[in-house]
Amino acid sequence: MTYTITYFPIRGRVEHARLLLEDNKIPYKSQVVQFGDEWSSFKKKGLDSGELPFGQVPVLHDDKLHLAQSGAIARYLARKHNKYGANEEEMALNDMMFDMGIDIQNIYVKFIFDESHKQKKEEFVKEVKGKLDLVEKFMKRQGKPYLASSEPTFADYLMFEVLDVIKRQQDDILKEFSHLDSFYDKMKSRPNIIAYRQSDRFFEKPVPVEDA
Ligand SMILES: N[C@@H](CCC(=O)N[C@@H](CS)C(=O)NCC(=O)O)C(=O)O
Repeated sequence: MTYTITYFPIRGRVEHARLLLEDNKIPYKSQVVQFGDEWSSFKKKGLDSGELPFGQVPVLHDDKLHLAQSGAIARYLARKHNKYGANEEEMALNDMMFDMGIDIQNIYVKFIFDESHKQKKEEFVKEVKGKLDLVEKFMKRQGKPYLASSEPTFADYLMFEVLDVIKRQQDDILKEFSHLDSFYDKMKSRPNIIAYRQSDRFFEKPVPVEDA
């Protein structure tokens, strides 16, 4: 059974799962819902049928399973496809780094949806750099090519996505973080990720905000 990902025509909160699937050539379909009236009726139907358990997206459908919550989706795919880490310690650290990635993503979401965000960019960059510094130090201590493992895991796909989106606001933000910078380049130059990002399956926009 092929997975289906239901989401809006953006990268948003599900891009890490798309990256995991694409990078590992795991087939999936996209069910793209447009914002506005289409979403309103879709949401109502999905709540009634149980296909959108919480009336929100993303949802991953795997046969009769309708899985909401982006973290649950990432972990489900990671467990099924052996992208969680090589042992208990790595798995725990990948959980930790995934949640750190979500913390950084939430800083971005709060910033970009603030109507006066253009005036708050300096503050945003400072807050993000504070978190990146902690991730950088973690990577230095670990000494692994990816965050906590020697192969990409669900946490790496999320962290890559978060860095990519943040770089759209400030391209040189990684220049003082050498481990993160080379991690970013390594993820970005993976052949299946390059091919995906050049394909019509890829949505350029992280969120539906003009300068996102
Ligand atoms: N904690 C959830 C948040 C899901 C969420 O906020 N979804 C938003 C889009 S990113 C949504 O469905 N908004 C439309 C609505 O709530 O009607 C997750 O990580 O998946």
